[in-house]
Amino acid sequence: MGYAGVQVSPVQENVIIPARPWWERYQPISYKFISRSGSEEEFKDMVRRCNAAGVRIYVDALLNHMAADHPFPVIGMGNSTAHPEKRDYPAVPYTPVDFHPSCEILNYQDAYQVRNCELVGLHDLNQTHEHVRNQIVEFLNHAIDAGVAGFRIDAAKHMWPEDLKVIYSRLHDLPTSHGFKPNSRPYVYQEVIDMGGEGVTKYEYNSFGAVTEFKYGIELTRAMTGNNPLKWYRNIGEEWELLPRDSALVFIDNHDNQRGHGGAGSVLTHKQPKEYKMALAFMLAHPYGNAKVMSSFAFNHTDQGPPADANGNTISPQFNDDYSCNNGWVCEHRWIEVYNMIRFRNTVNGTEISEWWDNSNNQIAFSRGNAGFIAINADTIDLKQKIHTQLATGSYCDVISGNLVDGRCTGKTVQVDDQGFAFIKITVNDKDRVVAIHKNAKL
Ligand code: QV4
Ligand code: CA
Repeated sequence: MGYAGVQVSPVQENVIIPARPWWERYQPISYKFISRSGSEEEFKDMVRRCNAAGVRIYVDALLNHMAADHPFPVIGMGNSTAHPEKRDYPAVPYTPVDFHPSCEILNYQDAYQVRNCELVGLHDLNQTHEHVRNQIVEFLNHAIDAGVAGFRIDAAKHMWPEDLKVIYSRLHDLPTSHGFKPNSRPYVYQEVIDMGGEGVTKYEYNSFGAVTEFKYGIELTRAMTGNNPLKWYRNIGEEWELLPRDSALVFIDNHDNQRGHGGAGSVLTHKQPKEYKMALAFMLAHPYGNAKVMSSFAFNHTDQGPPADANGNTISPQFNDDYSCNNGWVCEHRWIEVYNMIRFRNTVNGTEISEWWDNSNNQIAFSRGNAGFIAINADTIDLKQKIHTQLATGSYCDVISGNLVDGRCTGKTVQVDDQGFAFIKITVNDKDRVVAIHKNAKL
């Protein structure tokens, strides 16, 4: 479907917590590659197969801390043991000198505290120490050598930019044996939640890597829930105090805020599919940032882990004829409205927004050069309007409602007349409040 890559859950050996919450994966006790998702061999095999299929793998890397205290004995997925209370993680190895003295992060105005104290009791590594840097670099290079294309840097806000710069500078180039061009560098995107008003800002990190732009999903959520007219969103980006577009990693929800963790505000998720798909469609149609789509497992409570077998190992989804999935998984990325907007995004790549139209409220439409056109009705009234596009004359398949199969559209079709006008109809009762057409889905 044109997805460029997948961010996978942390690969580091984590502590086993009896109820098996999803977040045990964020408490490492060693840098061995073993988790409820599989062994190192299985991981490497997956990366090899994904690279061969043109899908890159990005690893969620935990460099800020090691596991918090837990009742003795503390055992990891690979049978390593640790004694967190004594700051003893022999499988790395780390000893007390590798950690900052214990203190709790209470004041987010104080950058020193945010970086040198403990985030929810997770023992805080001192990345200024050469031994710690070496262990981290070795771990990251091990992943790069296995064919990984880059990293999400967990809790980057809680580490000093100077230390991270040193660590990144020591990373290997991506291996040509996995199809990367010579001298390719890993793509690094750093988790810095900056909603404004704190001691640490996203601008301390974006000169040497990409940064997660948490305000983006919040703003799109406001639009699709009727709290800010969509007509304003043409220039969403730097003028909105978001990061410059080249360093912004954008998304609607992530694994934390889709379940109320992390404190980064409330956002749309798969649990409100109609509005959520509208937000995703806008994100994928608009050129700002590098876009990431969340793909989830279903959950009823916020600590619940992924679908698992009797031993607690993660089980695979099963797939339906329309590409969607089940077996406890949601697979948002397999919904037609989402995967077809990935194809749209790839088709319009390199073009800018043109022919912006709005109804002075919550109905908008725009073209992306002569490659694509989208209309969204987030209003309380129907949209029935002749709108000018930049597309060539002809019949197009609306990729939100259908696919082009054997020259026929399984959904709605949209005519672009010889003047470039298209009649767009999106009523408030339509299943999807979006119409999208592009030159690769022309009848
Ligand atoms: C508990 C108490 C603490 C106490 C501690 C003592 O709450 O007050 O000090 O015990 O041992 C889990 C529990 C948490 C528990 C902690 C330690 O929820 O109650 O502390 O473990 O055992 C994920 C989850 C957390 C989880 C953590 C570790 O979201 O709930 O904590 O994993 O398993 C800020 C940061 C941002 C961060 C976000 C959550 O700026 O960087 O908070 N986001 C990232 C990840 C996130 C992950 C972590 C960081 C930590 O996206 O998923 O936290 O790796 O906004
Ligand atoms: Ca820290």
